[in-house]
Amino acid sequence: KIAKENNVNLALVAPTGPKGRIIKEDVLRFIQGKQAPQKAAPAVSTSSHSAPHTPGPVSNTPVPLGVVPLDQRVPIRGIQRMMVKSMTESLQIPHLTYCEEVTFDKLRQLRESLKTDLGKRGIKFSYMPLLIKATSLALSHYPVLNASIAENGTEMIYHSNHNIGLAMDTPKGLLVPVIKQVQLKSILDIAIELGHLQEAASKGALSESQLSGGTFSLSNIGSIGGTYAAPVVVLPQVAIGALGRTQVLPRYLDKKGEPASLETIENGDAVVAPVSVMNVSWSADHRVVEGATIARFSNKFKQYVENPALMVAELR
Ligand code: CAO
Repeated sequence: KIAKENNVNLALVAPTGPKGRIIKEDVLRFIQGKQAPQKAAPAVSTSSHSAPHTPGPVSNTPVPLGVVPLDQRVPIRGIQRMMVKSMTESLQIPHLTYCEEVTFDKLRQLRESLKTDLGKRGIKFSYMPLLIKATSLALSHYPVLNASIAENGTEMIYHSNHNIGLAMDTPKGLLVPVIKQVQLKSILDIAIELGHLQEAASKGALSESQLSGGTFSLSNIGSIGGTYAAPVVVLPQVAIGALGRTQVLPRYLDKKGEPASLETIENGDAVVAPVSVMNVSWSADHRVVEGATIARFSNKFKQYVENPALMVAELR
């Protein structure tokens, strides 16, 4: 009302109220010709500092050369607001993060041998279905990592289904659709489902049920870049894995092509050869997961990835 009576354009008023709201004092301050310090401002400032032009995070308005727009205050909404909530809750978890290097050559060959044929059937086949299956197989040996702490705080719930959430970088922001009952699915089933989820995510059409019910999470940050990440556990889950970028790096190998021992290297029986490696980082809730458990789980995962024949042997 005050704004209307005084012909104030509210778009130009810096909000200082909760959730980015303009409050009465903001309008009165504006009428008096003052703006709140360090608060939102018009997209284009009329000040003429000599610092280089730095566009604000949301403004597309062209800014004259040499003009520095004031900082902008933007309400946190939608997915970002959910992220603030869930990540704030995650702060109560004492995190234990454990990292490992995994050799990727055999898994890469397996993927290459399947990719073309499956591609002809319209199925996109990345590394993820294999890595999701390897995670599920490793989880079946360490069920505490597929558990959660009950709301009463005095019981653990061991989930019988491996509902693996996969972090996706989507046009709407970070979403974590869930592949349910991975323990019952073939690698092909997982590839098909992942394709559907990626398509729905790219259209912003993931349903509530596709986004809920996760019991463990994976994040393939390596598809964007980076080697190691320290992933954050999302309650009520107790563990999460982050996969780094696969790289070809020099490693000492013995005559069988296996990692060489120090003795073999000293005897001159080893060669330095290019090896595909991927770094994986696991974070767990240290209130209920011991470091030794996450280390043993990681060793299992490593075994499956480095020798996919083992994985095949355990498939149902
Ligand atoms: N290292 C190297 N290359 C990788 C890789 C890795 N870790 N992961 C994927 N790639 C390659 C794939 O092999 C593919 O290339 P080719 O087909 O030519 O071989 C290419 O990158 C694209 O893969 P993709 O992203 O389409 O498919 P994907 O199944 O590997 O990954 C998904 C799917 C959803 C995990 C990924 O698209 C994504 O969104 N990643 C980001 C996750 C994220 O934001 N995590 C952070 C969460 S915490 O804030």
